[in-house]
Amino acid sequence: AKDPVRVLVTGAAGQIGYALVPMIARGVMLGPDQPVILHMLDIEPAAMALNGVKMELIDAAFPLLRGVVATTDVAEACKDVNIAVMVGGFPRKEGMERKDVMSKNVSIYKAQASALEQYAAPDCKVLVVANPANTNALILKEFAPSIPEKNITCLTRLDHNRALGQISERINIHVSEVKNVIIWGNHSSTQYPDVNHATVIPTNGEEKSVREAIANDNWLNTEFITTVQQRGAAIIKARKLSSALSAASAACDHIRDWVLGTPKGTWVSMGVYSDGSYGIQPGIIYSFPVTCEKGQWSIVQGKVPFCIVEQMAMAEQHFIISLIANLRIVSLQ
Ligand code: NAX
Repeated sequence: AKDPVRVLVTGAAGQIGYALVPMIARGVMLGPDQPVILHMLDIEPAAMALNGVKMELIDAAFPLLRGVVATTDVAEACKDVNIAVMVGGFPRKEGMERKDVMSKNVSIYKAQASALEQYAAPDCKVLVVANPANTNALILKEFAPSIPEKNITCLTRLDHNRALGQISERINIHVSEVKNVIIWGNHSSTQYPDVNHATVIPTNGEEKSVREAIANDNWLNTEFITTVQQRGAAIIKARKLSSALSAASAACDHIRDWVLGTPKGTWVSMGVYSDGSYGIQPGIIYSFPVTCEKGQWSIVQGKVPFCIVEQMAMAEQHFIISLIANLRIVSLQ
């Protein structure tokens, strides 16, 4: 039997956490033969709720679940974890200035970065879900220099899956028959869902491009893009709560493909640090098309043209880079 893998979920008492931990315990993230030990972190005000989630995990009698650590202590939460899914954070609320939200996230992600550096398994793979996801991942990367930068990623798979879903609904085929959309840039309403390389493969038909399969190109250039970009807001309007089960499912897809590999001929979207591909400034966290093999992602090259370099992601990340530089200067003095 395989040794159990330790998976950390921060913000585990929240709504994404509540959808995510049972998926992990059922093998959706790491496979049906991979035992897991769940580490759940939340903050003091949520400690009781967190313990309630732990009770339910025990009550669910998951065959793959070999242990549960539920704690408000960051060091204990990070101890020996192989996978870290960062869902806890401080999203922007109405009326808050960006710099206030950013300073809060800098202090949260700085502390969690240090704890991961000190206590996590050396090859720990990190996925940041909490918004602003690209920026929080950048903060984590900046403050955890001993974690390889290839191991720090953020979630844009939900946007990717939303794009696949919209296309399959439009032409009435199953979502598994659509592939290779690309989410460029940020996880936010300004990201750019790109179908220019996407294809459909009906079970008894021939593979063709999505642009061929959807005769009404105008839909692809207009409504499709805004629907994907604004899907999060539409869910909030309908549910009075933000996306949770789809976010949890996308987080499982992201880690599963990263660890177990993407199918041949298929790529997925992941927020990863830029190596300068496609002219994106090296070092920032940006969503690219990637393939994964043996636990490593690599950026798919040559998928130009794409027209929109996501400016907001870069503006926010430049802001953070200078904020962190200032913090370093202050702490050196
Ligand atoms: P909830 O508010 O339900 O849960 C967040 C949890 O994090 C709470 O239990 C809170 O106590 C905890 N928390 C806060 N600060 C913490 C800290 N310092 N350490 C540990 N835990 C902490 O939010 P939920 O709906 O679960 O969403 C979580 C995050 O995911 C939000 O930031 C949200 O914006 C983001 N999302 C990101 C998505 C993506 O595709 N990247 C999509 C879904 C979601 O909107």
